[in-house]
Amino acid sequence: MKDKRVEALIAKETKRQSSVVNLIASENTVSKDVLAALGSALTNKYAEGYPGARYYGGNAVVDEIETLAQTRALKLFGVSNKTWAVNVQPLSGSPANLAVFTAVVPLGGKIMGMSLSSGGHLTHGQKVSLTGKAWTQVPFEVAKGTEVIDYDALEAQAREHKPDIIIAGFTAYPRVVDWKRFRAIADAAGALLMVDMSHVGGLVAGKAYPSPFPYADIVTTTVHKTLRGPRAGLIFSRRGPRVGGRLDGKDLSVLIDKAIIPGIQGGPHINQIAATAVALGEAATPEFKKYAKQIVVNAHVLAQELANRGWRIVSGGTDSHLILVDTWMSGAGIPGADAERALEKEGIIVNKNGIPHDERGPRDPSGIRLGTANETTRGKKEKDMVKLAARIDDVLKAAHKKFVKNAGKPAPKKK
Ligand code: DSN
Repeated sequence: MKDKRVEALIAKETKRQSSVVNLIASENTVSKDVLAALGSALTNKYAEGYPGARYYGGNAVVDEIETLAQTRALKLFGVSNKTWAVNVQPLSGSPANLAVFTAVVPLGGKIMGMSLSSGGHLTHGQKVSLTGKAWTQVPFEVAKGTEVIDYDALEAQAREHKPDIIIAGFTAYPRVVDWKRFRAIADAAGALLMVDMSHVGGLVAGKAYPSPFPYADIVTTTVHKTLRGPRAGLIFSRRGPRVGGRLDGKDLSVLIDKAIIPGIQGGPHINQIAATAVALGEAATPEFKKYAKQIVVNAHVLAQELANRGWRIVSGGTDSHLILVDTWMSGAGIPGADAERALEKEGIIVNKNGIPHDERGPRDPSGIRLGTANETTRGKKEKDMVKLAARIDDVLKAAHKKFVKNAGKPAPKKK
């Protein structure tokens, strides 16, 4: 690069990434091909609109790229373009979710989503997000004790509040989700069912986690987490006029396309869409299927090994790539922020995270969130997870000693 300053910063960050153990559950490392597409001349092109219907000339090649990304996306998740449409233009997961609500929920309408503290996402109607200002969130919690979704309670709440849309999908929920039950609950409440599979999209593609497609009306996902693509979002929706209800005669996919542009976005990032097409192609290979299965196996082992060493795993385990560790353990351990800092000093990158019904505040919560997608990309297997758990345990125990010393009093006994 001519710009030596930026070149040096890129080199520095690249080195940082390769020198740490990365357990951020929402990150991954993309292939050289994905990087090549991102860094291509496609970034020079404006292409507002959709294939065959653009606001600018010169888009014949871009049309092919976007159509290829759409075809690959539908094929990867085993759905036909006769019954499902996909919009590949969302810049990321948050605009994808915002576009869905813009399209199908009247302003002021009700969005039923998991609360942030139980593992939901900001864009599932939290007050601090635009989705919680333009619409009203009906939050649901995981059950105390089991820390998993209580479907009976969810159904009672949905019947009482009659939300316009129910969101099944999370940013920090480690367990398998009963998509079929969510469908039944949405039907009972007269609501649309949207699945936000941003975290588990790659696992669904690799058949390591159940597919929501047979049950959902709308599915959103990011491309950059377990799906191992560029930072981008996708919105899948059922084609054809709906029958009955508030949206009678309307086609979800048409409403969603309009919500993306001209609703909330301008020109799509064509380099990003090409990189998405590359990632979707990679995710359709047998190697990716093995990869997805290994992610889950690695997470199981890591969670189990940490539990064996005395750390409380929220909900007792994981069915995905994601593990929530209660590092605070009601005062017997250390706060999540201390755990994050101590691990980073030792080259292990995680994020502090709230745990369900957290007794500490969101800025300094009780836990950390771990994910195995990135380390699995690096070829890590079960034996590596055993070693990693031992390292994490050593760091956290040392940090606990320091925490107790600094507090000047012994930590309360474990409950
Ligand atoms: N930041 C993403 C995550 O970490 O889950 C979601 O927006």
